[in-house]
Amino acid sequence: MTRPLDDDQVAEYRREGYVVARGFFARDEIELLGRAAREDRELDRHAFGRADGEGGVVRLSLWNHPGDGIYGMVARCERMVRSAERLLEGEVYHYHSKMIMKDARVGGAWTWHQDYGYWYNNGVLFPWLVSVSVAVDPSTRANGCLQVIPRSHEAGRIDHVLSGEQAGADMDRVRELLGRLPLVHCEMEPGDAIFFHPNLLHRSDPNRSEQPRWSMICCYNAARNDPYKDSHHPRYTPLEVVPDGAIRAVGARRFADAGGDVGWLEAVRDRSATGLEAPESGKPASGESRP
Ligand SMILES: O=C(O)CCC(=O)C(=O)O
Repeated sequence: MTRPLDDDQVAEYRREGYVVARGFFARDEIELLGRAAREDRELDRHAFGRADGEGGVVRLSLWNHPGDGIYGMVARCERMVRSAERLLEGEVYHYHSKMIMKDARVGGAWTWHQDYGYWYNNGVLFPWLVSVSVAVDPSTRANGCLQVIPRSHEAGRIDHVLSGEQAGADMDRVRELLGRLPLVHCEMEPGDAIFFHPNLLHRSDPNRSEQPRWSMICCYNAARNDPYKDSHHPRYTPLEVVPDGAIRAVGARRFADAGGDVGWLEAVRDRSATGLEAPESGKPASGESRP
């Protein structure tokens, strides 16, 4: 399906706070992405863990600029960017991308949060962003698929506190919302993509299965929502859109240039959550000032 989200999908996103686009990427495109990512030493070298507050650790690599490798082609291709533009009603730029590497048996959990719970602290004034999580592996309940609370984006921004090394939404509110709204496990096949609103509450369980669950998440911000201050994620930077066919073309070259130009963020520099207050101390847990 090399086309952007259609009117029905956009309407579903607005109503539910998310929409799953089945087969958004073709199997061969995802195979190229998955094989390339697993062989990518730079991706592995820049990976870091984030404690989940439940005894586990999630492993991820995070980068700011899409670059010219296969990750860049996924993030910059027509169908992705035009979909983000439809959802955000105007020009968008790449805010960051990441690879979530939930490895078999050891992949940690993500606590309940809104992405805007992280980004609010980065000088982003409006929740005019969107995250797109692309399944690289089959994503099932057993290997810790994404869980969402449909329509929770209507609750607005919820306070977040530090939970392990993650930003965790105020659990009193999450529990109350779960009493009124359903909980959906988003099982996905490789190539499926879920577009979700920055105020949609989501989480995922640890991966206790024998099957890895990797997914690539691309985040876009509206150009007119340029953050008012610098942070570790970029302010408005024009995004060069590439044709959809670029994924296959660049994937076939196995992105020899990957990693050189993407602006990797190591754990120590990803400060989105560290400015939050730890629930008991009342102080930023890392001792760093707010970003
Ligand atoms: O894909 C997952 O397991 C959750 C990732 C997530 O919540 C995030 O990156 O904000």
